[in-house]
Amino acid sequence: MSAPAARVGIVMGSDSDWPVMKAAAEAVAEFGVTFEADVVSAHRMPVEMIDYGRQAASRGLQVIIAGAGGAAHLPGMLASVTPLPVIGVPVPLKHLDGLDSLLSIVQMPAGVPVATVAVGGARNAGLLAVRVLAASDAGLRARMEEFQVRLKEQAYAKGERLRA
Ligand code: RP5
Repeated sequence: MSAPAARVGIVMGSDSDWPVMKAAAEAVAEFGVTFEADVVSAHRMPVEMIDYGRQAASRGLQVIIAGAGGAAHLPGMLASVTPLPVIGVPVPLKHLDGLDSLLSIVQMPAGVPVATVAVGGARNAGLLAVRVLAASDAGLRARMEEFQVRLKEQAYAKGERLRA
């Protein structure tokens, strides 16, 4: 029996991004959303990167999460060749605290959007991908609403500890 098709594509410029990017995979997995993860470098394998973007929708992917650091061109370049929503994760490297990654991803020209999360914000990227899918998936929407209730309860519990 073959594995169910991935709905979310998680790609990154290098395997060195994985310690940050794995939080995106963990978030989508928590919701039972199928995903694939791969290294697709904009600079070291540009032709393969363009092929990935061009084929993503026809392969059944519905959202792409792309993380990269430094001159982080991967999310924007993918967004330029796919109609799918692309969520960009600025990966912090040892210089500049990830500001270079953030600015490389967030400053897209009009017409080619990338939904950029915080520096190192891969978990939020995964949760945002779930929300995108949940807009047309009632079961997933219900799970997201339950998750939000749990978040609120955790926040209340923290307040209760302070008040105790
Ligand atoms: C970027 O260069 C990658 O996304 C990574 O963040 C950074 C460093 O890559 P390695 O030199 O560790 O492979 O393209």
